[in-house]
Amino acid sequence: MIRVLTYGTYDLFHYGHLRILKRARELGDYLVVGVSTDEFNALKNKQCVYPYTERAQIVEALKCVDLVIPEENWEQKTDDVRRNNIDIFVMGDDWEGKFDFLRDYCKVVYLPRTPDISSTDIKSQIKQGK
Ligand code: C2G
Repeated sequence: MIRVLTYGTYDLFHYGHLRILKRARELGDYLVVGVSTDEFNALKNKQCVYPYTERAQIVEALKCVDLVIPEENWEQKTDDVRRNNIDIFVMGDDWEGKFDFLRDYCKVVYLPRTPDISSTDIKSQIKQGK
């Protein structure tokens, strides 16, 4: 069984989020997703619309997701990879190179981001009443 791991905030869940999770799952047989907690988002200076519990439940409800874990800090990835026996770590290529240190423990894959969609853009479009 090939086990895959990825992380994200997944606020205002959108098509770009769905595509990365589906492509990550297609690389293996089991997908673990670390969803950023509200406290960790504060560290990432990310203001979320939805609280962690709701963001985590939305991700957990997806057919392509097998397990959701809380992402509480930048340092937990190596432990998460080992504890979950991860074979492949996946992130969108806006993170290209940032997690290459995990290559000591698993394969690291950066997948192309879905263009022209982001939680930030969605928020500003709503604000402008588009
Ligand atoms: N993503 C994507 N296409 C988009 C938007 C996002 O492929 N149009 C991908 C990102 O590259 C990331 C995932 O979706 O792999 C989640 O994106 P965010 O929710 O914005 O997560 P982020 O704030 O990047 O947090 O430790 C890693 C961080 O938790 C990642």
